[in-house]
Amino acid sequence: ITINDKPTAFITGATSGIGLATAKLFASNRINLVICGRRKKRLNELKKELSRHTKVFILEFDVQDKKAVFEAIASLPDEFSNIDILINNAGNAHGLDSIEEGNIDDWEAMLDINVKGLLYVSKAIMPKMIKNKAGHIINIGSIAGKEVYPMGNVYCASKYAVDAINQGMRIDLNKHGIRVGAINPGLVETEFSKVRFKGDDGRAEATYKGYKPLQPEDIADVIHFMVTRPSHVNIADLLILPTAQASATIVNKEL
Ligand code: NDP
Ligand code: 8X3
Repeated sequence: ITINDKPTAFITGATSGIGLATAKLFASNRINLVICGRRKKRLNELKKELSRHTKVFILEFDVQDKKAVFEAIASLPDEFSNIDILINNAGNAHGLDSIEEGNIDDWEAMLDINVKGLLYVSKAIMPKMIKNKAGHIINIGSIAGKEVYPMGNVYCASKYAVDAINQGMRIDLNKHGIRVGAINPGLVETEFSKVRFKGDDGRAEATYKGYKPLQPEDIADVIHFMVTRPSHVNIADLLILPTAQASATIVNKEL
């Protein structure tokens, strides 16, 4: 780690999937953690587990709730208030429907969580990074932010927005010496499909059947690689796919 001897990372969506795997890997590398999510019980259990390795602070808030985001971040004790690394990971897909059949509540959730939530959290954390003239922001986009696929419409739009915000942040924060980069994964086996298919576990499980999908630990590994590069190296944009996946829609189920 080049930012600080004992850096602090702020991870949104640390209660499952990619965020959880990243929190575990960071903890085992002695990175101090602020872990965030809405599921308090999971945050408490995780804090208990990871506190064996590093200092951990919990923030429970919904990224859609602007007031809650700013209040939570303002409430950080001094020890955790200088964030060196921000992992903008909280997000999800809601539904997989054609545009004419799409559910407006699903559209709003995806735009509010994946786009506006990411902006609120970043806006609350950036001032101190700017003051410190250091920091590293990693935005979790998706292959859905590089390619639109059938019925992906609004989820893809939310991730195209993350791609644009990632570029925009990099440009605007350049003068402050802050690194900004994105990871855009393909299919990763997490709770993502359970949420997308609203508890239809059969459909969720089918998403990852017949080939070897990425595991959340694969993405955590790359996130850790990004934050451990020397301070003059910024990995700006990565697309990471399972070997069986060639594009958003081409998955070789014989592999
Ligand atoms: P999971 O569903 O396993 O994890 C999502 C995390 O986001 C949870 O910790 C959840 O916490 C948090 N979260 C969701 N909504 C909110 C909210 N409103 N407020 C606060 N936290 C929230 O999915 P993944 O790990 O797969 O997803 C992480 C990121 O990776 C997302 O941005 C997703 O779009 C992206 N991604 C995923 C891919 C995949 O195939 N899995 C591929 C490409 C990108 P809690 O419920 O406790 O609030
Ligand atoms: C998640 C991957 O292909 O389901 O962002 O959109 S995909």
